[in-house]
Amino acid sequence: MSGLFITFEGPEGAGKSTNLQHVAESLRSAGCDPLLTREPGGTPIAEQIRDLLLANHAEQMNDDAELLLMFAARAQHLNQVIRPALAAGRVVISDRFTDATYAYQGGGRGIDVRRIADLETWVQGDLRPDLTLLFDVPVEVGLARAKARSALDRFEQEERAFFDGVRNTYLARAADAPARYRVIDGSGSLKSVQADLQPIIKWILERWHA
Ligand code: Z5A
Repeated sequence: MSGLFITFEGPEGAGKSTNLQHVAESLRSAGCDPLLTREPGGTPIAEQIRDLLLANHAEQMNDDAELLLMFAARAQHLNQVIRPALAAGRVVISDRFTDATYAYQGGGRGIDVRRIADLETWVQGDLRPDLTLLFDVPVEVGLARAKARSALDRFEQEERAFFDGVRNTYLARAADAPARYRVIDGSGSLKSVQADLQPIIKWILERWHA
């Protein structure tokens, strides 16, 4: 793999998607054309799995079914989009990836982390992101932003303990592997968050030129 694989993570309303566009525009103005994608989703089949995962259903979705659907979408996305783009030397930026599975299905739902790790190895082999930007916000701030924006999806209707588990898992994973993560305080103004992103944009461009 000769490209660069970057993921944006965080609880709902942390500002991932907004700041992903900012980073992409900064890279483009420096001559780098990143491939932007998202999870769950990123291909027509994986987007159909996303619709199934986010919709509110009369029937409760089983936790293992949810976990397996996340990895089914990921297998499709990796093989159709991410691996070919990395092989072509592209900078790939994904709005969420497997850290979200550890955070939501592990920290939120309580699924054993070893089962997630087994699926990660099965689906990804040794492919891991080169860099993960973790946008961190207090749960109440993120949920207030999500509520102000649109109707809540299936995940956004969970209880407070679920979101505490998600946030704590993200922070613990970042603390365990500080070389891969940059933790960004997403609770400030967009201007201050984007100022914090400048050294990261510089880092990406240096790696891209190398
Ligand atoms: N999920 C999972 O369970 N397991 C997995 O393996 C994967 C995903 C991959 C879909 O993700 C769901 O799938 C997600 C986890 C689960 N759960 N939910 N819900 P998604 O990324 O598509 O959806 P999301 O997390 O709900 O995204 P989001 O709420 O859009 O969050 P965001 O991208 O971090 O925020 P944003 O769209 O950039 O900003 C939200 C609003 O806040 C928007 O109106 C902004 O204008 C505003 N905003 C952003 N930053 C600021 C600042 N700094 N100040 C003020 N206002 C701001």
